[in-house]
Amino acid sequence: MPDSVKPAETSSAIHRIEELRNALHQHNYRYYVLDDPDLSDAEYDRMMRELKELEAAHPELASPDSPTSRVGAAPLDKFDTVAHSIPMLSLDNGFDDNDILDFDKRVKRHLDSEEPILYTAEPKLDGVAVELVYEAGRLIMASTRGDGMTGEVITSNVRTIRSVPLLLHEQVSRLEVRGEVFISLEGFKRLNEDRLNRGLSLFANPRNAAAGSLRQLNPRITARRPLEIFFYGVGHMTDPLSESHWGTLQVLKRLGFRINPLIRAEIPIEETLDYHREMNDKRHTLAYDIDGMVIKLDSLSLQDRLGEKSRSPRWAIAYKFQAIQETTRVLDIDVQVGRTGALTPVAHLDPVSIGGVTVSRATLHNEDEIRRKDIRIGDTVLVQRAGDVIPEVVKVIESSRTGQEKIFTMPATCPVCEAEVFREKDEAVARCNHIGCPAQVKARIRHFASKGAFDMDGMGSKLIEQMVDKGLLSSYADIFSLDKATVQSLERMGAKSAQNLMNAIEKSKAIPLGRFIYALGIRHVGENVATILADQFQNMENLSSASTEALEAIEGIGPEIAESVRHFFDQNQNRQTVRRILDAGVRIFQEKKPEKRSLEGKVFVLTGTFEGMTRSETKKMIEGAGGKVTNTVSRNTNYLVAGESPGSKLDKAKKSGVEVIDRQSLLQMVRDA
Ligand code: JCF
Repeated sequence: MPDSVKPAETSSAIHRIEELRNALHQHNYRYYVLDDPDLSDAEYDRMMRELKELEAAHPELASPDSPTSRVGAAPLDKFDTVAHSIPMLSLDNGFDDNDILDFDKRVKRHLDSEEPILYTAEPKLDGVAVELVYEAGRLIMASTRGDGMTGEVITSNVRTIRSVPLLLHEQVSRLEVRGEVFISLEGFKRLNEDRLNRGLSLFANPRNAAAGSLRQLNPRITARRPLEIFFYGVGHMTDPLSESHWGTLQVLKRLGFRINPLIRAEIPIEETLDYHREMNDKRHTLAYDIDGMVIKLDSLSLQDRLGEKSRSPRWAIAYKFQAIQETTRVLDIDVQVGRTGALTPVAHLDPVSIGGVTVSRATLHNEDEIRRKDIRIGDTVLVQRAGDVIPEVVKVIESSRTGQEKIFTMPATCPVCEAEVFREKDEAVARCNHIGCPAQVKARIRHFASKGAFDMDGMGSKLIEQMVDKGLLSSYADIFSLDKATVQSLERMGAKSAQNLMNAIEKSKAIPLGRFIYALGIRHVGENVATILADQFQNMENLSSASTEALEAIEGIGPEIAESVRHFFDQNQNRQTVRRILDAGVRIFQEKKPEKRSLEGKVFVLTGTFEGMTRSETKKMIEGAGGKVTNTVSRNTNYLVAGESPGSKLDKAKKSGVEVIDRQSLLQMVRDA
């Protein structure tokens, strides 16, 4: 019916609904795409409630484009399929710099060109590829990649993803856009915690969680999953949006699509290699998993000239990071006794190479963890090695079970000294409480001699093992009573290495108090706490006589630490050991305060590239001077350091009034103590 004959109440409802929808779309965009909200959560909730009420009162005004549709439409009983108008190809993989340089050579040969060629490099997300179709600026269909030719129609599910625009900022006749749907590490953690609480099976990794969430027949379930998306390209277009890949992404961004801010535009091939290395170092600090970098020829006309092979384009390649997960078999499980007596079950694995390192053992943490993951001897498992952390078993591949696997039980006695094992209430860890347990003695000595402690070069595990077994060391204080002749008589020890060890022990005797405290191996006293205690007490004497109350009064020292420090020095044996170390000639010196803390308390964000210095070096320099580096410009940012070809962070900094400096000024600030 024409407007004029509608009841007045309806026409004002139309008006208000329109207003609310626009405001909520705008807010969604600012919140989920720009990461720059301008409305409080409470106000947002209020507007959403009002819109829901109005839509409920006027069912004839319902629209799939409404922000309320994010909660999910009615369930389906199956997914339809759809053919992609242009196949969704996969990417060729490269694994080292040579593969990428070969790719560049192939590109130049095909183009028959010596001209320098520019590429755009972006993080490769480990998620699910999707295609979205917009007509007249409205989302009308979304599908999975499927086999590349046909996918499943998942429009109602994709509508629930907050960072997917339902309406575009400009009306484009028909637009097919492609992106990767994923779940952040934080979202994954929350999702699995929630499932654990509700007794549901856990997702093995964020990728599986994303795939499973997108394939829900009930969109209301999908709506409750923390799905996100980054868009990376287009499918069929009536008119191209730009002449370059980077230009296309900029237009997509303008239209309301979320584009990864880490994309580096229009760089020569050599820089894609640097960028790959930089991101490989940084991948563990990102909010989501990436498994490599995608490198794309930037010019679309050159892309066209190169064309496609059957399954992948010639103009793009994925430069993968080394895998950090592999499957292998658990050959056995045994129990290690740590320096504090903690019993840690360890899996012995069929050796497997993960990211260039052979892994033959993985920690199983504790008994509860083994039960929770149901890890049995003989199981095939997924093992992960990330950064410097100890390899761990992610999950069991249950389909590989034969029925021959054996369930592991924690021993009732210490596997080293056979003392009874205790497990305190509310503690996951079982302990051997026998102070003289040789396993603990060895581990304590290893810790005492380690890098952050006395740092005795040459005092390795094998040697310590031998010396404890031969009765030369029964506590770490005995190290200072060793003589060269005894050391030289040990296996694999010559005159030279014995002398080197004696020298290293002598040299270690000059030590800052913090490292000495750390070396003692007091429970809950790590390097940081040890430094705090050293600053506070200035010498061992003061520390050893400090009351629990005095300890607890220190910022950064909680009751647990205070109790533990007091308990350590209450034991006569421990006080004597410390006395013996001091009597052996150990001299405590005041560690110089780190020389220049010129950037103390300042927060920096980096954008663009820096000549003569990689981004991670720049970051290290800032942190070395006491500053902090974060990834996104926010209210807390003090400075944006802008290099060559800065990204969108520059705009954001300018808009939010954050001071923008170049590398020269940064260097100046670091020098000005
Ligand atoms: O992030 C991704 N997984 C990703 C996949 C990014 C891209 O730019 C891609 C892709 C698959 C194919 N580009 C193509 C052409």
